[in-house]
Amino acid sequence: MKKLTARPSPLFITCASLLLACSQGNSNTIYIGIGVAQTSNVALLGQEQVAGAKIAEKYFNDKGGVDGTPIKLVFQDTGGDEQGAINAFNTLINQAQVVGIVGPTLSQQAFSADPIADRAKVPVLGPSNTAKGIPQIGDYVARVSAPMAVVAPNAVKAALKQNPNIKKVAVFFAQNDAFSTSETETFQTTVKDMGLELATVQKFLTTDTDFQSQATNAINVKPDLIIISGLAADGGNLIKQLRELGYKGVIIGGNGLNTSNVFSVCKALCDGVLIAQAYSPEYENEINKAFREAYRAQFKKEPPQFSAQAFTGVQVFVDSLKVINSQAKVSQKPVAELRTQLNQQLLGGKYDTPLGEISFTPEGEINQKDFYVAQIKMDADGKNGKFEFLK
Ligand code: 1QQ
Repeated sequence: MKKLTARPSPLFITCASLLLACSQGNSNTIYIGIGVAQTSNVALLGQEQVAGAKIAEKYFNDKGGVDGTPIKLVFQDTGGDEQGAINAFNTLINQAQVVGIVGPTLSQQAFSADPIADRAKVPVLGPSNTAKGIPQIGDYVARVSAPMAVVAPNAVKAALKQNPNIKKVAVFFAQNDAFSTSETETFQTTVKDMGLELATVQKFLTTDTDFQSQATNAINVKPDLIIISGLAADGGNLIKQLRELGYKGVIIGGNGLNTSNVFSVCKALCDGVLIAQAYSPEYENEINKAFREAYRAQFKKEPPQFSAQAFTGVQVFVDSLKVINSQAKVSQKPVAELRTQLNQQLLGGKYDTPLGEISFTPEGEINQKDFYVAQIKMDADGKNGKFEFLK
């Protein structure tokens, strides 16, 4: 049997063409699919997921993989839209014969692609899908990304702690994106629950580049706080244009802005933006220390949330496969059987991850304890910046 080593996507050799090495269960490698955005504007977020997944692949293989059986990640680019995610999932399921999939990047994509994996009985771990309703897509869908319903309110609380005089709030959201419409609901409810005035709600599209009219509308109500639910390119441009039009108040960005890739969009004008976090590089456990060290050695900066969550997705699969393997060799099992067992096993387990200790509800929602808030600090020239975690 030929050894499966590097399989460049999209022209990789399928398991079928290698005498069913993977699907017949006599391969000495376990394939895990990574279906995230490697192209399009959504790659501003997806890039960080690729980095986290690759660190996990090396980390776990250096530790012997699944008790001696190496894992191999199969990367399939989803691009930024629904069809790209559907295509990537189909390829991973039918050609690459992966045991499970970490992906896609956006909730907007998950609502289209996850049902395909669910019908094929292939476990999916959402690495960054934070909208309401993701685990409810199906029995085979879980996520390691805590929903914004629990993460996002922390940013509003932090903004008020820093600026007790905030009264009036303007909210922006991308109306063509499932995550943004879900996150803004949380933000709007939080604002009202905290006794603040929701003075205006402005809508835009993730494809927009010009925000002059919405930004002017918002500035006219004289808000002390502006909250943005969008993705990195549009959200970054919106921040830039708000500042250029003279807005001096506080800005909260949602999860779609949670990447240093926005720095090149809003440059020095990104400074001060508050963003809630489901990961802290300083979390103290052994696996986070190892992850942080590996990330810093490669990228010379602190690991971001999306990388930590992608690492965690791979870890949940590997840890669960180890438990299955202790009962019967995973490399001997037909892939269909392994996928079903893996789904059952992962939902019942507890994991010590870079995100802290996590587990799942029977529906596939993550149980996670610790959340944080970071503030963007840009150098004066606007070239470099960092996320500073608030105490
Ligand atoms: C979602 C998200 C994205 C903005 C993260 C990449 O949280 O789509 O649910």
